[in-house]
Amino acid sequence: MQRRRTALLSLTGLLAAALTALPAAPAGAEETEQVRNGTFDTTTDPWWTTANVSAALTGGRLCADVPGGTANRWDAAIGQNDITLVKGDSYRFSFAADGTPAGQVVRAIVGLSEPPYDTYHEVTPQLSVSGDTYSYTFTSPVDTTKGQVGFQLGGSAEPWRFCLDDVSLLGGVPPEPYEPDTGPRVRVNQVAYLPSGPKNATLVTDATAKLPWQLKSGDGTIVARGSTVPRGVDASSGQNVHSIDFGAYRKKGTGFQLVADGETSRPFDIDAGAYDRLRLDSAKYYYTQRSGIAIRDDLRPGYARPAGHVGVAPNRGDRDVPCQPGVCDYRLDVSGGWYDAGDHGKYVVNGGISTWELLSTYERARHARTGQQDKLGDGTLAIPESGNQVPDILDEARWELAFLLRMQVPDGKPLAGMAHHKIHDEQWTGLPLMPHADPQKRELHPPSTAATLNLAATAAQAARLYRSYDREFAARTLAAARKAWAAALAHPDRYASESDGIGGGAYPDTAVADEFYWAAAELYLTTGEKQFETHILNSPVHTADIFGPLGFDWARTAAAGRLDLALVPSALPGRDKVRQSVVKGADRYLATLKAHPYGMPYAPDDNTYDWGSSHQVLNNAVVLATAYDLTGAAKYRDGALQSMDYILGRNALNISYVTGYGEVSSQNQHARWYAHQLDPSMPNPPQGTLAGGPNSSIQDPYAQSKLQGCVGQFCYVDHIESWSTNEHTINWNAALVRMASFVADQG
Ligand code: 9MR
Repeated sequence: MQRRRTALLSLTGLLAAALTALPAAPAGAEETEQVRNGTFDTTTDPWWTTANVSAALTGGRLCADVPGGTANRWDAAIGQNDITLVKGDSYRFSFAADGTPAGQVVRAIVGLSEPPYDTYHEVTPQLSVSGDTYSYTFTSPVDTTKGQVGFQLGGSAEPWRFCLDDVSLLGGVPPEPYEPDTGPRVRVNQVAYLPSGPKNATLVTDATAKLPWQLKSGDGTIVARGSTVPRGVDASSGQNVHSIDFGAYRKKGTGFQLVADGETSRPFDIDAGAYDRLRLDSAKYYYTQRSGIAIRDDLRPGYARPAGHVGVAPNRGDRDVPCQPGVCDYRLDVSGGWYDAGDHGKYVVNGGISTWELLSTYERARHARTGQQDKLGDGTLAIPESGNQVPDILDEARWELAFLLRMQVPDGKPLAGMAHHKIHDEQWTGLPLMPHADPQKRELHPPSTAATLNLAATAAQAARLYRSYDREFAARTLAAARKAWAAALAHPDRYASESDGIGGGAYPDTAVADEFYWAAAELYLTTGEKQFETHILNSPVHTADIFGPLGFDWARTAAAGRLDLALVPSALPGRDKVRQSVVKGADRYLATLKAHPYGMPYAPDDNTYDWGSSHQVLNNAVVLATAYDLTGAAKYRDGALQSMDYILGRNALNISYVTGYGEVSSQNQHARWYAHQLDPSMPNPPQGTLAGGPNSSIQDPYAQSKLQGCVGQFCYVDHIESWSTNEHTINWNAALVRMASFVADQG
C-alpha cells in the first residue's frame, strides 16, 4: 500500500535527548483569535447545543444543564462551527470551566464539524466545582474552514451543571517544542538479562574515545568493569553512541545498575523469572480482547466488563449482521473472536496471522529442543476454559478460530466458501467507548481472497493441533480449510479495497501469492496430500528470499508458511533447503543486529520505521530463534535474546514498549476501553500489552503535532491519541507471546 513518507532530518551531531526540529513560528506572524464570542458577555451566539442541553448566560458565562443517562460523550454537547484551521500552524486552545457535582469530565475537542468528524486535538480533564483554566497547544494537521470547537458533556449517569468562559483558539502562536524525558543516557534492558545470555547496553554520549563502565549489584557493590566501544552516530536515532558488553558477568540477582560517563542506568535483573511472567501476561492479553463474552473480575481484577456486541442495547450485536448495502442478501452470526486492537473491529486478515503466531508458539514448543509445552498448558492463563484439560493457549486461540469460521460465506450463496474480509462499525467511534456501549450499526464487508486464505491456513493448522483434544472440532476446521482453499483457487483475485477504511481499518492486500503459499503449507503439513505439496513446490514464493528488513506481518505472510515447513516434521521433498533458507534469513538479521549499536535485528530502508515496528523487531527475532531451534547454534539464540533488550528499554527513548515491564513503560496505548488517560475511572492496558512503537509516517494528528521531523526510533509518543505510533493489537502481541516464550525457555 502507498504510504506517505515524512521527510527525515539528517542529523550529524549528537542529539542526546531532543529530537524535533520544530518549525519556528513564521517571523512576524500575528496571533489571531479563531473563536467568536468566547467570553459570553452579552449573548451565547453563535454557540450551539444538542437538543438535550439547555444553556443560558449566567453572570457573563455560559452555564448548561446536562442530562444524565447518555452513553457517549458526544450525546450532549456545546460547540461552535465554521472555525478556520491552517495546516502546520500552531494553536493555543484555552478555556475556563467548572462542573457540579464534583467528578464530572468534559471532552474538549478541536475537530471537523462534518463527517467523518476527525478530531485534531482533544483533552478530557476532570472538572472541579470551583473552576479551573485549561490551556493546550497543538498543530493543525489540515487546512479547513469547517473546523469545530466542541465541549462534549455526555456519558454521566446523573444530571450535572457545566459552566464555561473565556474560550479561545489562538492562531499564530509558537509551537511548543516536544522533548521526551529519556532519563539516564545508559540504556539497558530494564527488565532482565538471562544469567547465561548476552548482556549488552548502549551509552549515549558525545565522547568519541572509549570510556570506563562499572556494573553495580543491588547493594551498590561494583561487580564488573570494562570499557565502552565507541560506535559513532547511530542512523536509527541520530545519536552518537557507544556499546557496552557485560556478558561475562553471569550471576543472578536483582537491582543491578550500569554506570558510565557519569550516568547510572535504570535498574534491571539478571534472572529468567520475568520472562515466565511475560510469557503468561502477553498471552493473557487475549482474554480481555474477547468479544461476545463478559470479562470476569475474578480472572482479571480491574478489567471486568459486560459482554460486547451480543445484541444488548445500545449494541446492535454481532449475532445477526448484514452486509454493507449491495454486498450480500444474507445475515451472519459473526459473534465472538477478539477485537483487533483499540477499536471494536474484527478482521479476518490480521485475525489470521495473530492466531497463527499463538498456535505456532504452542507448536514450536512441541518440536523445538528447548520447547516446554506445559508452560502455556491447561490452567496457566486464568481464562474461563482453564481446567478443561486442553492447553489454555489452544482454548484462547479457539475463541478466534470460532469467529474466523463464522466469517465463511455459507453454502448456496455467491462466493460460498470464501471469507468476508472484516466486520466493523459503519462509522469510526470516538474514545473512550466500552465494547458493550457501542451503538453503531455493524456490517460485513465483501469476501476477499486474502481473508479466505487466512481462514484456510489457520483452520488447517488448527486441525492438526486440536485433533488429540477434540476430533470433531479438528474435522470441522479441516473441512472449512479445504472449502476455503477451493474457493480461493476459484476466486484468486478478489482484493479488499484500499479505500474501505471508514469505521474500521482497511487491511488491503493485493499480493496474495504469499497467502496461497502459507495456506498450502498448513494444509500440506496437516494432510500430507500431493495437491498441496505440488502447490508449494510450484510456488515462486517457496524459493523467494522472503526475509527482508521489515519482516513478516499481516500482509507479508510467506514466512508463516516457510517457518512451519522448516520446523514441523514432514516428508516435503527438499525440506533441507527450506531449513537452510530460514538460517540464511537469520544470518542476515544477525548481521543487521551486530552492525546496530542498539543491537536490533531491524534496519528498515531509508530508516523508515513501519507501523507496528516493535512487532517487526520481534518477528525478525522469531526468525533468529527458529534458526536456533533448527541448528542449535548459540549465535542465533543470543541474537534472538538480544533483540528483546530493545523492546524492554535499550533504545533511544529509554522506554519499555511492554506495559508494566521495566521502570518506564508504554501505558497509554490507543484503546477505547483501556482509556485511563482520557477517563481516570478506566484502567490502563493490562500488563504485558505491547505498543506499536516508532512509526516514521506518523499518520495521526497528535504525533504530527509533536514529532514532525522525527528520526527513526524517536517517532513514538506514549499518548492515547497517537493511534499510528501507540496502539496495541492482537497481531503485535502475538509476536511478543512467541518471543517471550522462546526467551523464557532459554532460562
Ligand atoms: O497494523 C496496520 C498497519 O500495518 C496498516 O498500515 C494500518 C493502515 O491500514 O492499519 C494497521 O492496523 C490497524 C487496523 O487497520 C485497525 N485496527 C487497529 C490496527 C492497528 O493500528
